[in-house]
Formats: sequence, C-alpha cells, structure tokens
Amino acid sequence: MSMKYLFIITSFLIISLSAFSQKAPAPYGPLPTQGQLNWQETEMYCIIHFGPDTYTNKEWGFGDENPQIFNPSSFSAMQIVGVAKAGGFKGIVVVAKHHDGFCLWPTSTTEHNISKSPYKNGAGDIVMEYRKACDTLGIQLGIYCSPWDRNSAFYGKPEYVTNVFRKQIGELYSRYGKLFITWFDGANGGDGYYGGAKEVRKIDRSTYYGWETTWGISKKLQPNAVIFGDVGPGVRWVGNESGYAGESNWATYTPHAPEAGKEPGNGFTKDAEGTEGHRDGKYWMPAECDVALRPGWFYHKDQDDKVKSTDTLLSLYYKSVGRGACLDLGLSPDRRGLLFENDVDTLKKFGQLLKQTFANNLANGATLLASNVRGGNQSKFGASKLLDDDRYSYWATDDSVKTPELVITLKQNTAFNVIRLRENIKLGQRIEAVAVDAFINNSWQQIASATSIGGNRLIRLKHVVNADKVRLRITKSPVCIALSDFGLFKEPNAN
Ligand code: FUL
Repeated sequence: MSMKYLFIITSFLIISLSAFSQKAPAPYGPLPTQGQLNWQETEMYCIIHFGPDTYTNKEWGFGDENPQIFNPSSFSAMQIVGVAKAGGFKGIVVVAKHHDGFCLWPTSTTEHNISKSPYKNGAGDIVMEYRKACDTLGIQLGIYCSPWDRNSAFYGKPEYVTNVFRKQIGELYSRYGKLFITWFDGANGGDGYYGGAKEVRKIDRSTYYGWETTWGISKKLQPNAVIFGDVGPGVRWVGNESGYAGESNWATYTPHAPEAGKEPGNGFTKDAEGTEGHRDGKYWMPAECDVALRPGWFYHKDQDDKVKSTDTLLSLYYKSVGRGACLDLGLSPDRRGLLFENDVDTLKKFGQLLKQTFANNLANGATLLASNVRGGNQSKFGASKLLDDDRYSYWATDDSVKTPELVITLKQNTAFNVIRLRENIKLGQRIEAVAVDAFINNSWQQIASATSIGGNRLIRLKHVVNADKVRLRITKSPVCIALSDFGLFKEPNAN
C-alpha cells in the first residue's frame, strides 16, 4: 500500500472515530418541553391568596360574599412581589379567582368581580398590578383561576364551562402578558351559593370541564406556560399540601386522572404516586410541592404567630427543590393588602440563608478525575462540565459505562454539608442511584447516598464533613450518564 493510501485510510479512521466521540448519548425516556425546562429552573415560586376570604376570615368562601367587603387600604403588588424576590422566589402565581367566584380582574363573564368593589372606585385590577410589579422586578407570572365556582348560578351546567370558565381563562391568558404556569385546582363541586340556589352541586371531575379543550386554551394562548393540575398534564401535584416530595422523586409519571387527588369537603386524599412519580412513567410530568407559609392559604389574624420559621422553610426547600420538584409557597396578604411583618421577616431571612449557602460552589477549582469520558472527548463530555454554570453542558460516559466514578480533589481541605447533583434533563432522567465518599483519615468513607437525581438533587448531610478529596459513584443507571453539575456547599450555621 502506498503512503498516500495509508494516509487516506488513517485520516478516514480518525475522522469517523472523532465523529463517534462527538455523538451525544441517546435520550432516555420521556423528555421535558421548553416550558418544563423553564419551570424546572424556576425552582421556587409563590402562590398568592387574597380576596373576599381575607375579609371574612374564611378559607373557602361560600360564594355569597358582598363585593363591597373587598377594599384593601394599601394593596401593594410591589411589596408582595418584592418580598417574594428577596426570599429567593423567581415567580408568583396569582389566585385571580378562588372557589368563591370573586374575580380580581374586571371580567365580562360575571358581575361578581372587582369592578363592583370600592377598591379604586371599581376601577382596580389586581392581576394587572401584579403583572406590572413582576415586570419591574424581573419575576415570572402565573395564574390560578378556580374551576369550581360557588358563586355562579351556572356551575354544574355545561354553560358554566363554555360561557364562564373558559372565557375567564381566555381573558386571563390573553390580557396579562407572558405566563410561566397556568394553575388548575383540583377542589371541585360541593355546596355553594350558586346564584342563590344554595345547594350541593356535584360534577364528574373527569368529564365536566372537557379538559382537553380547556387545556387547549392555555396551550394556544400561552404556549410556553406549563399547565399544573392534580395529574398534570405539564406539572403534577405532589400529593400533599405539606410541601415535600418523596426521597425518590421521578419526573416521569403516568396519571390515573382524575380520580387521584383532592376531594372537596373531606380533606385531601393523599396521592402517594404523586409524591414519588413513576420510574417508568409515560410522560415527563414533574411534581410541584405546594404549602402555605401560614397554616391557612388566606390571611387570618390569629395565625400571625404561626408563620413558618426560616429553618422550617429551609428544610422544606431540601425536601422539594432538593428532590427535583419545585416549591410553591403560599403567601397571604393581610387586610391592608400587604404581607404582614412576620411573614416579611421570615422570607427575607430565608432568602439570605439560601444566598449565603449557595453563592459559592466549594468544588470550584477542584481537579476532576473521571473513570470514563465518552469517546475520550474531554472538551465535549469531560467532567469539567460539572463545574460550569450551564445546566445542560454535561459529563457523559460511553454507552456501555453506566456506573462510572469521579474523584474530586479539592484545592484545600474543605468543610461542607450540602452536595448538589444535576442531570442534563434534556436527555431524560437517567441516574437511579449514587453514593458519595469522602477521603477521611486516609480511607474512603461513604458519607451519602441518593436516588432519582434528575434536574436537581441536594443532599443535606447531618453534620459538616471536612475533606480534601471526595468521590462520586454512580451506583445505578439503565444507560450511560449525562451529569451536568456537581456542587459542595456549606450552610453558614451548620456544624
Ligand atoms: C386547594 C384549594 O382548595 C385551596 O383553597 C388552595 O387554593 C390550594 C392552593 O389548593 O386545592
């Protein structure tokens, strides 16, 4: 063979080999949409309940409340959204209509709305005030409009869905700019005012709202918003209102809609499947953990000293955001239309604590040694990708390598009590289990383990660990890995 041919063949081999090593791993299982990726990155947002219930001291208004009672003296969307932002929250969900049917925006669908209240002499629009505050402060907006309407005479009849409810969400999704989430509550049907009938009206949750058509309004008017409901379709309810996801929490889920979830009047049925999801679920449908900052969703004076502490919030943060879910914290403006002082205080301290803890990844500057790098291609799939700020650049292994290891040699002896891992979820949720070791007294000692990594996994250690070398072992994965982040952090008060 002449030198010329040898050269051609060798170049061909090199080119095809490098083409192979450039190839990204095949995605695994269901994948998130753009809206779901944005939702995942949002991590924490606040759902805000404010309306007639604030003035009647109720949680579920009957629907016969006089609009005259809605008259906040100093409502400030800027104060409320500003405090949420200081708390580290990146979005709000405005309850534009709760079960009592009172609309906080001027709607053409019912008389039972803010234009009939004394607030701003009937010219107020609370939803618009939130929109403006969100724009000023760089916070995302979402909207909750209760399907159940205890005021409407039409509730229970088909006309309610077609002429009232769908028109209401149509107004809300077209007048208030870009939304990141549209929120559908699962409490539906029961007793109510219903235009004076004062009776019990039951509906069939699976058919009454014509969900495909109703969700279609959100998809059409807000294509980038995720749709939240007890069983999705974009984001699922976590199955409790205490704010935690399961230790194993899969972003994938197969809904058994809509029987799972909440039943009005008799508390909430726990949906354990919502808490953990399904490893082999059919859809990408991650969990939202909703929980109120106070015992109730609405403001009640006698709960002023029952505001959750910063420590409780932090612990919920690890059990929700730290398990790959999002935290949706309920805020309850008081009768002035402001967050009460105790609420402000705890939220601000919580935000500070998060900032102090996560500002600095203590693994930065470490030397990383991976047992395998896909195609040997360090620049594309090397472990250094774990330390950049890009959630979608990633360390990947060859297809056959499913349980690789990574040794992280830190710049110096380092104290930490939180370990963070994230997968590049654009390629699905792949990793099922990991273990972490620290090099202590000249030997490797296991300090942590976790399951279902996904978009975010925070492992909070019981005690601070001091080490200059840490080892990550992927212990179970059905396919090669695509890990995007490794972080070590220390809470200021941990010891
Ligand atoms: C529940 C509702 O019944 C509560 O009043 C509250 O709005 C909560 C966020 O969802 O299903």
